[in-house]
Amino acid sequence: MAIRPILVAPDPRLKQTSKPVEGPVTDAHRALMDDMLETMYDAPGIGLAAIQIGEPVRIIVMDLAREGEPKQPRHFVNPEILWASEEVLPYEEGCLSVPDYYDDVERPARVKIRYLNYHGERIEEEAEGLYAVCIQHEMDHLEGVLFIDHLSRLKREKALAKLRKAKREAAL
Ligand code: K2U
Ligand code: ZN
Repeated sequence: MAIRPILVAPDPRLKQTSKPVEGPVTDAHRALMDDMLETMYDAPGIGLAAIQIGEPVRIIVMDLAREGEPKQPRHFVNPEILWASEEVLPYEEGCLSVPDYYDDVERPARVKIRYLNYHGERIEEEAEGLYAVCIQHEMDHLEGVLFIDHLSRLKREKALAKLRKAKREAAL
């Protein structure tokens, strides 16, 4: 297992549309998911899409366990949203690829998802609450979409200007 560098916006690689896993979930995919979880726990975060460590493949990991609770890692290969509620709810989102910027994003309150798990088994389940927010946030990453892309142009440009300045200062 390894902690991998997380791409930070603006970075054109984060805008890629990730490709589906073709064929069975292999040991190589499981090794990637292990690295993704180790990277996510180290960040720390509660979700991570493979593109955030530069791997344009449709894989997501997540762990919604509260601090001090036993870890509850979740793995999503080729996740799909089958249904989304009409009801939407705001949630103050952040992103490991958009550090130190938080803002409200409105998303469907409940979604029905289908995916392959760590062992390649097909799962269908409903998500609500933080699970629904996080899976939609991560699935946006698979389409090259960041949560700031849901904000006004003014807010998005403000966030990107702050990130560009931080990258310039880090390079000095
Ligand atoms: O994609 C990522 O960078 C992972 C996010 C997942 C996330 C974003 C918005 C709302 C919920 C989850 C990171 O975990 S951001 C850090 C964080 C941690 C706890 C709650 C919200 C955000
Ligand atoms: Zn994110």
